[in-house]
Order: sequence, then structure tokens, then C-alpha cells
Amino acid sequence: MAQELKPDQSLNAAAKPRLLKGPDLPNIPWEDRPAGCYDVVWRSQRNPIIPRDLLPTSNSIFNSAVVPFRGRFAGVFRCDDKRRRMQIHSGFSDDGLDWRITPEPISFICDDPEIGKFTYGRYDPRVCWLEDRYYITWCNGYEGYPTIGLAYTFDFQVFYQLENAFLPFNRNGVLFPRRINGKYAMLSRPSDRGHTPFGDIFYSESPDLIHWGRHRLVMRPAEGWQSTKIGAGPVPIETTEGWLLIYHGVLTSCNGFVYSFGAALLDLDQPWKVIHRTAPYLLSPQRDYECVGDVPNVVFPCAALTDAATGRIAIYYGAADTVTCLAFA
Ligand code: BMA
Repeated sequence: MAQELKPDQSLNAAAKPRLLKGPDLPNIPWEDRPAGCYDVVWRSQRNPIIPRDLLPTSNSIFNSAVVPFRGRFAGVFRCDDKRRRMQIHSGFSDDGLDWRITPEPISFICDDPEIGKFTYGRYDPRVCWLEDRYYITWCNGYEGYPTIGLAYTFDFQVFYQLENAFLPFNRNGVLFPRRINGKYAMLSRPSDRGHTPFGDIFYSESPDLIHWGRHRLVMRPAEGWQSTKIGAGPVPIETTEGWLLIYHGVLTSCNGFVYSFGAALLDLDQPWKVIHRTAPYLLSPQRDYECVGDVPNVVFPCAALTDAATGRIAIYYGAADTVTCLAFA
């Protein structure tokens, strides 16, 4: 019989079944669930962990992705500069909380100048450890239109850009961390050139990370907080029960879009099949730093660290398109 747990209790690691499939991460940033809190996901007391002006040139630093790196942490950060160009920068941290962000935006090495040129901007990066290197996906301008950029790095110093994954218009391209049925796999959300008032999550596969096809619908918008559009968030987390996908959902209010996030469980072998999906949101914009900023009422998750030994998850999210925050589950 399953042991019943009160929300603020947890079994010791040895007695807990291992649900997460990835490696252990004993130095995962972590704060226990506050006393009296019954939420599945709770915020860091240190939020926002990255202020908008960490770089002298930055207007805002948000919607950013971090990974474990050589015993510490590295990441790719969305830094909109004071000209309001959307740029992505590398960054490093000893503890996942205090970040040193490289002052210059990432400069990609790219065989084809057609792909490498900067038009429209680069934003909302995700970072995925896959086979032997870190892949970066982001919303990339191609001739002024948004699509999914793809690059890789070994060291977060030198970045090699590949072909854009899809035709415009597309956003929220998120790789799976291993091949599925022998193919690379990516989630994305076809969009338009503006502040898209629709959006479903699709699954695509590729033999080589260049050519993408066999597109499958994963999820459409649903009721309430996710009624206007949805988009994949962090790289899916492999569990014994399926792929745990944290995703954002958007509601259109009298005052515009409200971005919250929830989660779904996708079939391990056929990830376009949804096993479970949250009806209530897991986190919605409620704190001042989520409700006040360049775009009010936005929480936008782009990365999650996991410790398989304890089942702990640390979720990095952008707040109000202005600062970077951390939450735990
Ligand atoms: C989306 C993206 C995100 C942003 C969100 C809220 O379309 O542009 O970068 O956080 O809108 O403005």
C-alpha cells in the first residue's frame, strides 16, 4: 500500500522509489517547502535570483536556461539590451543562484551566413544535454520572422549554429534529452509573426537534427489559465511513468495575456500521447515581481534541474519579462 504523506513531509531518499531517470545532482539549488504551504510548486525566498540589471547593458534578464556543468552550473540567458534587442548570453555559476553572465552576446560559428546573421533577435533559449554535448534551441529571427534556432556547444564558450529547425513562424522549440525510437525529437509551437493569439504543442522527429518531419499534435489549449495558447517549457524530464513536461499556458484577460505554467505527462515511446495533464495551474503570476515589469502577469519556465536520488526539481522561470526566478517541486 502506498504510504500516505502530509505535504510537508518526505520519505528519506533510501526509502523513496526513484521516479526520475536522470543523474543525481546533490548540489541542486534547493529550499524546502515552506511550513503551511500545500502547493506542488513553491517559489524561492531569494526571488528574483537574477535582477534585470546584472549586466550594465541589460534592460532585462529572463526566460533563461541552465544546466549542470562540470560540477557547477552553466546556462544561456535571454538579455534584452538597452536598445531593446533580444540577445542570448552564456553564463556560469557555482551554486545555480549567483550568476556571472558574459557581457557580450553569444557569437555563433556558422557555415552558412544566411543562417547565422542576426535579424529580429534571439530569445527564450533552452539548453539540452544530448549524447555528448549541450544543444541550445531558441526563438531565432530568420529574415525578420521567428523560427527555431539550433546550436551546440561543449564548453559554453564556443557555439556552433546549425540550420533552423523549422520554417517560420514557430516558437518554443524544445529538444528531448535522448533519441526516441532512434530519432531526435523536438516539441514546438507553430505561431504567427506577432503576439500569436493561438498555439498548440507539436512533436517532430529528425534523423540528423537538420531535417524534421513526422509532425504530431501533442496538446491543444484547454480551459481557463491555458485557454488561449500553450508552449513547451523546460526540456522534458524522463520519469518511470512518462516524460514530465512543464509547459506555459496563456489566458486572455481584459488586461491582455496572463502566462501561467502547469505540467503534463507524455508517453515515453510516443510522446505525442498525453497521459495526464494539470487542470489547475502549478504557478501563476501572483508576486509583485511576476505582476509588475516590462510585460505584467508572466511566469515563463525555460529550464529545470533534477536530482534523481531525491526527486527534487528546481524550475527556472522568467517573471514579467524582466527578471529570472526559481521555484521548487
Ligand atoms: C511570448 C514570448 C516570451 C514572453 C511572453 C510574454 O510570446 O515572447 O518571450 O515572455 O510572450 O510576453
